[in-house]
Amino acid sequence: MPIFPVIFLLMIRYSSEIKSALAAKGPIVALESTIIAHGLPRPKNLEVALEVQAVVRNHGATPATIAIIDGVINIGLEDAELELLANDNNVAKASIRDIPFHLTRGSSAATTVAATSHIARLANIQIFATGGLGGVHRGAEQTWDESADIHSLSSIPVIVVCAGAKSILDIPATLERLETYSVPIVGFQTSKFPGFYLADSGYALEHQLDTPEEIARLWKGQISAGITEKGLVVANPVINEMDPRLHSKLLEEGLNSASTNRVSGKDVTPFLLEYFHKNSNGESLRVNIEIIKANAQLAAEIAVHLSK
Ligand code: PSU
Ligand code: MN
Repeated sequence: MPIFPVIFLLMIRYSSEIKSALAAKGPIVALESTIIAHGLPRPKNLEVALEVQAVVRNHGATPATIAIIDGVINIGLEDAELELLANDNNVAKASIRDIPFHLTRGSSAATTVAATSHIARLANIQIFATGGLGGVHRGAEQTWDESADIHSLSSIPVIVVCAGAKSILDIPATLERLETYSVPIVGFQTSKFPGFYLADSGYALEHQLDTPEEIARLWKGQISAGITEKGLVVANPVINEMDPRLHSKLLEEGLNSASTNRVSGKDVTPFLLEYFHKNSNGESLRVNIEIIKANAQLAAEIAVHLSK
């Protein structure tokens, strides 16, 4: 008996699809919702959210999109709930520390990588797919802006399939922090750390695996090694990357605009993504959609092997 018994009063609602998948111990892929509410422009965001779920199903797993709806943690969303996330201006962006506020206030929020990992763990879901990881922001030596995604990877055992870290970040600093926290990173069919819009961030990776099956085996190895409190970053490079010259130009302009407009805190990432979407003539959107779908597919394939 622990000295202080912990009573979890978990307010979680599972969709019927997820309930059956959990009961059958079938493969489940968690999907984050910040990307829907704050990462993609309307009306494409809703369309993409539905397509990404379809990709997971088509590759043999059940999609568990995670969000807080009216103060309740939802694992697996109905279409009407996805629509609310996609279109309602009152939907907040929730990291782990925001969750209790929404639960007690009865408000709705989209979950980040960190918050989605936390909730996935509560439901024993081992893997999830996103676009690009959060990380150390450029200028962090002044602002201390480092995404809670990094910390969640250091303390929550969930596989995160992503296209590396978002290229708007300080990539070498992000990689250093992941090393400090002992978070394993594996390149999927690449030895280069991907940079979200770009297939190669310019930084090398030590470890590469080439099949979903090998990644599933690596995860089981990680757990067997007693590393039960760390995530695993699976870095899946985008195939048709953005033109690197367009990328550099937009990044410079976007960072300038963020600083002129004094954007800070949790608004930085949505601001920069929106800057790209508004000024790239559809290119950033095309690449972002390709990334999310490819990551959803790979996560589903890994999940299928995990459940064998
Ligand atoms: N990947 C995308 N679009 C996004 C995000 C990831 O393609 O919008 C979101 C994720 O939810 C991630 C968040 O956790 O951006 C990082 O925000 P911050 O830098 O404020 O921690
Ligand atoms: Mn931040």
